[in-house]
Amino acid sequence: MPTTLIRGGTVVSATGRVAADVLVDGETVAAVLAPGSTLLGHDLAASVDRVLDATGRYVVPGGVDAHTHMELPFGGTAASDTFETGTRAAAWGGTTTIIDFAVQRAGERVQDGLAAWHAKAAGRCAVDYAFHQIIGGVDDDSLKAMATLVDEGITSYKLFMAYPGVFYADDAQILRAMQQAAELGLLTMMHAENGPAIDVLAAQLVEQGRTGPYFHGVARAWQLEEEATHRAIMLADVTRAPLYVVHVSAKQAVQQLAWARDAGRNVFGETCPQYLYLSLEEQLGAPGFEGAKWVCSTPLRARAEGHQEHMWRALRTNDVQMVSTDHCPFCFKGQKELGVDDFRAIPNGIGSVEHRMDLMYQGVVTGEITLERWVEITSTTPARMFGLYGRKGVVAPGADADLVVYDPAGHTSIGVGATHHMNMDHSAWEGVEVDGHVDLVMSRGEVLVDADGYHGRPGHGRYLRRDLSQYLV
Ligand code: DUC
Ligand code: ZN
Ligand code: ZN
Ligand code: ZN
Repeated sequence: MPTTLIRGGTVVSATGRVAADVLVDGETVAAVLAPGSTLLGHDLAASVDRVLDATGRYVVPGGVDAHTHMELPFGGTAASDTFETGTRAAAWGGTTTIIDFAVQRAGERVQDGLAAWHAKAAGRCAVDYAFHQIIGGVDDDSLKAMATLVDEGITSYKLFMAYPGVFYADDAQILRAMQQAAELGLLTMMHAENGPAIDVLAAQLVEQGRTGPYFHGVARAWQLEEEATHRAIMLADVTRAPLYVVHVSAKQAVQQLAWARDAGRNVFGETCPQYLYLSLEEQLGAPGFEGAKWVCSTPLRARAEGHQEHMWRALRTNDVQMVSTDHCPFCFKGQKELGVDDFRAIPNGIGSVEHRMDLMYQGVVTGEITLERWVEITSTTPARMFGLYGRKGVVAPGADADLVVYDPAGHTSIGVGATHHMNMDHSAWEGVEVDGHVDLVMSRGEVLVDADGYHGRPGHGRYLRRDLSQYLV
């Protein structure tokens, strides 16, 4: 296996930064050394197969995006990125691990849902991948099957308080699943929105002729995210199940998480770039049906109500621990357009897997977060939260050589025209300009992206069996 020296950069971790050279031997990091070090008298640069120059740039652990939906069937269509196109886009953006959601639907065996997801992903991924398990139908069989997940390398599962008739779990089902999860050490991930109430409000809006994309966000009121978040916290408390709330967008939901954590509960939350940057007002201002590009759930929130500002604060104070994308792309033509007469038929989702590292680095540029916190929320914490730390999430001897050389003096135009690599005919991020640039991406010692372009291939990425969450005692 080839050896590589990445020389002259600043290695950044969740806890600090240091000028260092990184020696890669085969698939793993062999050493992090003082700049220009020799090893047992050998000039390293002369001894290795390849020297990569990182002068003036950061060397960070590859991004871990813990929330993606490649090929997710939704609303009569399916998310437009396959594991092949979606992981290629991830690699372009410096994300070297994704955790996708295998889906079990009501009436289906969990094992069959999981096998279907393995079949979609195997041999197609450019970067390493793991799964969470969606339990879309909680019953005696699926509860029993949860006991097999840890052996499959799946240590977290997701329930939905939204989407009645699709993935929805009622309180009794949630309680039973959480009891089982607490027993097994599984982390419960929750889509916390009051789905039955949302569906009533949505139907009333459509009856009133309010059918445009903006009304998606009106129906999915923040009160219904706050209420569901609170309910999830209390159900978790009574069952002693650790809880991780996905795609938190409302300020009031963050306050619920903060309150629960202050009370000593094992409660965690993620947010997504769209809830930090985009707003309901911008969706309202979009011409015609264009606002459909920003239809996702939880929805974009009103900037006038301070949600985005509060979310940045929560990232600083650790009331929210990490940032994933909820990457769930749909094309405008033929997919988003399904809801042109009724926002309820717009497939929910935004594609961002390629942009998370750049978008969050922008928070460093604007002074919202530190450089170390950037690494923590995009790589280190996701790895720890989902049982991958040590292999992923850190640049240290023995870790997989998943590395990004990031240029703080570079510039990235996000989603302009066809410049992104996701399988979408538009971008929610059209026209966004950020300082910083992904210069080089390495996955287990292989260079996937560099100044010459893309060198990755389907099948390089391996399935990762995860340990139990390293956040839980
Ligand atoms: N939210 C989305 O935006 N897309 C898929 C599922 C979800 O909960
Ligand atoms: Zn969700
Ligand atoms: Zn999701
Ligand atoms: Zn090259």
